[in-house]
Amino acid sequence: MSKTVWDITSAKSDAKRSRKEIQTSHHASGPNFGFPRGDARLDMTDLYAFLKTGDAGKSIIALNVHPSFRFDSPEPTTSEPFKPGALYEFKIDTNGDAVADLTYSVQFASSGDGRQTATVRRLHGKQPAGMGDGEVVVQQAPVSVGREALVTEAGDYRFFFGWRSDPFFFDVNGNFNHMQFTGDDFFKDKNVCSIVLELPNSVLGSNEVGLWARTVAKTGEGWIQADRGGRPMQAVFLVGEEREAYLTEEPVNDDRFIGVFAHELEHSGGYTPEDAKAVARKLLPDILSYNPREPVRYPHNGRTLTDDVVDVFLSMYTNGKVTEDNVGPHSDLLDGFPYLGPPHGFTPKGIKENL
Ligand SMILES: [Ca+2]
Ligand SMILES: [Ca+2]
Repeated sequence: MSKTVWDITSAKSDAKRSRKEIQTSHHASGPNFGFPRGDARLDMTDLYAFLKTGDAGKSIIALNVHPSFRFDSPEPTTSEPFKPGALYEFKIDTNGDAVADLTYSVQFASSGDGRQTATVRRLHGKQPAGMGDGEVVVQQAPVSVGREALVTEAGDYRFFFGWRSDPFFFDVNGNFNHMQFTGDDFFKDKNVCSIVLELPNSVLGSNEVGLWARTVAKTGEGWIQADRGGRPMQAVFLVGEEREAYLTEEPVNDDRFIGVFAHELEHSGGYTPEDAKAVARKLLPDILSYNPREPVRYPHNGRTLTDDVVDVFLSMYTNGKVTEDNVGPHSDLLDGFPYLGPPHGFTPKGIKENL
């Protein structure tokens, strides 16, 4: 889920709060930071990891960024899918120490006709961003801007980059109306920009791996991590005023956020301080564990496009007082790669219709 949806809505409801709302609020609201570094293209929404359909030897890892709409206005965000020059990275920890051992780093470039292309590099070990010395897995792969999914194959890998229908589902408006859910899925007609990677399980090793993703912007002061995360929703709901620190931190240092997570959980779920800390410890570091040899289902193992992560989160967030938002998975998912449905409001070749 987009952090910005929450932050903008939170700020909005702060401004308009009635006395009743303040009394019944479950949330100790943080400030409104907007998109990471003010750029929708750097805003990560969701990370998924699941088995390839019909081939237990391969896995799919998908990162969604760049929500198509702001929540606080009818304005769409920019139509350019990815930020040229920035890095969009999958981080993989293969030995359980919360430090990445393998990175797939994607960088986009603008081509002359207004389209974009992607280059993917593979880096081993803990590498700082922007070193540029990774092994090139694929280069100048096309970015999809229409309903037609442009898929690139390279060796044992398969890639997709571009606009897709957002598979996330959540009654956002109900959430901010005192959790009175009406089954109104805010995301049913929204788009997002996806990076989908199919890879052989052999590159993940023989143990459970830890996955997260990040976006890294090139600035005048060098490379700066704009956003990061592995598990859904917690970087939105549980970071309070530590949001900026959270988004720029590495998972290996996530113990520093146990306190702020626990504080939010005490407010949202009425947990005792001890219980809140125990729950917070289970949510950190912010890494999605994944073992392709076991059944995939969030929160136990990986995350499929249909797993109801909102219901899982709400149950934890409210300590069992709210267990569902009455919204389920989307029906426009594909049976095969890239699995996410075609974007709303686009022609097959990429002419925007009415977004
Ligand atoms: Ca490691
Ligand atoms: Ca749900």
